[in-house]
Amino acid sequence: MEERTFLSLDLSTQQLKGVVVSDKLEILNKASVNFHTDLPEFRTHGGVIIDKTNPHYITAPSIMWVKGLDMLLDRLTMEGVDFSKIASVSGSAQQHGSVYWVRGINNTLGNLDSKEFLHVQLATSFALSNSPVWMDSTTTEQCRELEKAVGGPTKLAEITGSRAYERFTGSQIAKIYHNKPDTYNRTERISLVSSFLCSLFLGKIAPIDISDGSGMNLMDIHTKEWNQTLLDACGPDLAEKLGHPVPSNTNLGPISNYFVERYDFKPDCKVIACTGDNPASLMGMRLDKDWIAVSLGTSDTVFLWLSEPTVVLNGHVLCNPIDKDAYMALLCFKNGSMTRERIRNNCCEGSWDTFNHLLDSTPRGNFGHIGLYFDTQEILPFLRGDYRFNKTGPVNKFTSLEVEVRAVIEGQFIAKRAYAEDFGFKFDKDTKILATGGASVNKSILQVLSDVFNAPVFVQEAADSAMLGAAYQAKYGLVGGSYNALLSSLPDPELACQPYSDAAEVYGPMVNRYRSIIKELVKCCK
Ligand code: 5FX
Repeated sequence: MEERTFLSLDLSTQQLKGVVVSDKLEILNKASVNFHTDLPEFRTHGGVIIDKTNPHYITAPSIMWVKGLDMLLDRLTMEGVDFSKIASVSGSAQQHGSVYWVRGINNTLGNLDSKEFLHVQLATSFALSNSPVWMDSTTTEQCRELEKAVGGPTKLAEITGSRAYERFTGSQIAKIYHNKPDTYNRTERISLVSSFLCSLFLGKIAPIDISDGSGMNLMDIHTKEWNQTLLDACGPDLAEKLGHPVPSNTNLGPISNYFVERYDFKPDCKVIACTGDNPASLMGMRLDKDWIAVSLGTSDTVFLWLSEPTVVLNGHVLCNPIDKDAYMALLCFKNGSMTRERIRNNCCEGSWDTFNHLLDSTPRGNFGHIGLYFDTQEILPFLRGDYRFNKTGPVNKFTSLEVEVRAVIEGQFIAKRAYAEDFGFKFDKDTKILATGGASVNKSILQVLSDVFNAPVFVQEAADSAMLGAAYQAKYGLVGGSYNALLSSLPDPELACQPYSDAAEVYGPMVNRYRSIIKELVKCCK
């Protein structure tokens, strides 16, 4: 029998990436399209457009993502991919963003001409040309309305797994309905970015999966159905616009003819539901109870497997993409790699080597300095701007570049530990950290992570856990069975760093100091 392969795509903030894996789930080919550099005509910065008059208003052109798909498949072809061997396709995408399709969209998606580019044929298919993305924070008013509709933030967290967050899709849809009623009325279907990507492959609107769907403040995470009170609080006829949510490993049927004719996929290649990048990362990382995952990307996230949902006001409980009766905990920090890069550019002329050298040459604890850097409105804590402290109090500037370099990395990891503890995660001698995302290849950064958490840090061979998780999902959705058994032949994660013996002594007090600083700052900024 000819060997079958699997394809997955990750539509992240800054790029669209694709990977083909073998039946044994080994990586065979990869390619990527960077929105900023490969598609400059859309004039994004890092894949997004920040509004000139309102820096909280952040979107991405939906059609840019469409154009990226044809480009990526062409690049995979150049890499030697034989699409006729692909048995199934799945994908992951940045969470929370929403895509607004015009009426008649199923007809357009089902009749695409394989001789034309997708972006030419779908140019008029969006009722809103720029999709609001997870970095947007313009919906505070709608958030309060949503919480009010069900009796407050705690009640909303009990139902949906999260209190209202500006980037979550419910408040974003409510804003469109209130500010642009014509756009809302012209919209036949609303997709998440993941189900949008899936719809292109499927040739009709794909359902939202329950895992990404639980990042909308609209779904009851216990029943996995939309909550009608919350839908009504956002806009009329929303249930029809969203469609029915499905388990994340659902086999949705054969790939659209467009891909069969244009790229030579087999007509019986199957499309498996796509999900959010954080749930997909959970799939790519195979966590069990002593593990905590830290993903270092455009956003930094921390997540863990949960058997039961808990109610938290800082953080999220999402439906688990592997086991539909389980959950996952998620903490999201908006200012991740772009902020690290800003400090690298300011202090080290853009060189990671210099950055790492400075980081390695400053002591743990940074002489009592703490730095907090929020380029865009942070989620945890809800702050924006730079804040620097020496041993005695706030300062405008640090005395040296190396202090600034260590401050950005320590500040980011101390925040992660503090919020993970608040979530109820207990750190003990068995705790292990699995690091992923772009910055997980940087050993100097991982050493600080290990010290701040006082736990060993492990990495997987490939840093792209979301894209790999979606590739595993492509196979899992097709063949079923036990997820762990499916992945059993993959290598175990490798130990990257161990904490120094003084780590607990240095960072325990710093985490407490961080909590007091944040309390004061949040009070002042209210
Ligand atoms: C999670 O809640 C987030 O908002 C981010 O991690 C996005 O998914 C980034 F793509």
